[in-house]
Amino acid sequence: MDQQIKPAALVLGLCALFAGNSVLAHGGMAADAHGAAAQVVKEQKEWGIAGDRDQVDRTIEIRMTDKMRFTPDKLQVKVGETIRFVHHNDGQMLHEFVLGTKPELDKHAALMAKFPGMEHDEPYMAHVAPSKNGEIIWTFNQAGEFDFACLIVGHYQAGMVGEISVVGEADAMPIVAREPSVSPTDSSTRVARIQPREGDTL
Ligand SMILES: [Cu+2]
Repeated sequence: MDQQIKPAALVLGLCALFAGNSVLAHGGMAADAHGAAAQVVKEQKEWGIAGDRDQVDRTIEIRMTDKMRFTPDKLQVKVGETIRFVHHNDGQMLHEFVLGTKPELDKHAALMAKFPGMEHDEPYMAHVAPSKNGEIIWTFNQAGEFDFACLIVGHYQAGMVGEISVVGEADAMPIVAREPSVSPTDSSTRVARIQPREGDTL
């Protein structure tokens, strides 16, 4: 029971901070905090929804540097894919990885510039300390052109952004259906899939 109360208290605390600053819009925080559920709510965003570890289709490694760049900074995924992003901070300062639409990130960056000490955390962002790794698991269930960015003041403005293009049908079949069918006697056409394992690269 304790473990369920803590996140709620944290969200309420952040919410109070925002209310005090008369800032209402910050993701769905207000709605989440006032809802009955204390746990993290999976909220559909334009750029997708929080994914589950056991649904991961692919792992993408992202490196961050103090040159205010992500490598790679252009990604393509298919609609329906659940991606496990593993972030490596190669720099000596904190960096973050935040998924969103360009307008959403612009808005959020402006808020960060106004309130530099602002704490923020959502399932579509990771804050990565120097020499550390971060991780998020996200399901891209809507096609479109999205961005990812480091919203720390100065970093976004210096161009610490990347692009992610989500392609395919909005009602794409589950990933299993996209693989060629393989008969039990024919292993030569078998397609290797990247399967995340607990603890790899982390
Ligand atoms: Cu940064």
